[in-house]
Amino acid sequence: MSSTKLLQIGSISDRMRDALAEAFEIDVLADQSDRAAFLAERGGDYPAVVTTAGLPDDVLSAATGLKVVSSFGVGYDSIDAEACAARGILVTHTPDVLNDEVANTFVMLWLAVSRDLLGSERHARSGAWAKDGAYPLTRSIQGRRVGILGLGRIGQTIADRCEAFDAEIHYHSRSRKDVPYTYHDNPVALAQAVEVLVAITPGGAETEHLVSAEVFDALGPDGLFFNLARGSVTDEAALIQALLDKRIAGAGLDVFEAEPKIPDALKEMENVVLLPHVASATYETRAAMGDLVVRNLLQWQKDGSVLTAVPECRDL
Ligand code: NAP
Ligand code: 8YV
Repeated sequence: MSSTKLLQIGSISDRMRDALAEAFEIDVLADQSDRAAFLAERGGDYPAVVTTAGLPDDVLSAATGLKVVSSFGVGYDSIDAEACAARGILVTHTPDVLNDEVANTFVMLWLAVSRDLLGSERHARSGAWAKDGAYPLTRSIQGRRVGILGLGRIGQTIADRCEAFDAEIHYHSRSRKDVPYTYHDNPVALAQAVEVLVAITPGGAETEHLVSAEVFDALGPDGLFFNLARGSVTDEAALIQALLDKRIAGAGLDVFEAEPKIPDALKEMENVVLLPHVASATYETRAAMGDLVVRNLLQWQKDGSVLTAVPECRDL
């Protein structure tokens, strides 16, 4: 097979590198000592990019010969897909292979917050059980009204999990779906109807601060909020204030506005469980995501088509 030049942005697994190295000549952006000079002199040489860290503007403008970008992850808010489509550049992502893992992570967070997993584990480990007696009662996740903000691939998988807990399921998406759940035409109405709200939309300008102070007030003092979407989807300052004021009861968060920074106020709260953006981060699921990244590039090299183009590029 002939070797095509591939520019790597961000780090990739050994498994991805080994598979790609058979078909591509890989250069790593982070290995270049003078990034600006490298991009100016050689940026136009790469028809293909593999990325785990978006597509920075300086790369996009220098990559005059670019034809395909294979991105690791289903969310692609760090890639200007419209600009790529306008230039005829195919962008691919990794939908579906992570639905189960992200939905499972939601269940893990929901149980951890509702049943106070971390507090009761500390109670057992510290000896407080023997010294102070039984741990206080916690709240059940069974039979709750759950609101899914973004009933897409992962949102539907979350709904499937919730059915196992006898949940009454509500949702809001841009469009109404043919599903046996209750539709609400805006996030405030959704929050008003439920006890548990989970955000699982894409990030980007269109969904910025979709979850606002008004949404938290609608969710109410017994309500729990979960964000597995993107930090930008939540007004983080409004979330912190709602938690401090006890206008909502608790939260489980996998994503944050300024990752990897997490506001100190959140770290100090006992009724909040924090994860470092790990919803898809198992060996199995990350391998499946990496394999799809590779398969997209191999398919493109074979006949110019790809397997999982982002919607903006599907007509290219
Ligand atoms: P998807 O199938 O495209 O579903 C996205 C859903 O969000 C759709 O139901 C869509 O509505 C809805 N939506 C989009 N824009 C909206 C808006 N402005 N207002 C209301 N709803 C809106 O995507 P997916 O595969 O389920 O992934 C969803 C997102 O999850 C990703 O984009 C990523 O940001 C996040 N994610 C996070 C992790 C993590 O590690 N925490 C892992 C994977 C994914 P329509 O159906 O009406 O179009
Ligand atoms: C990954 C994600 O953690 O798929 C997504 O949109 O947010 C996660 O699965 C991320 O893409 C890895 O960089």
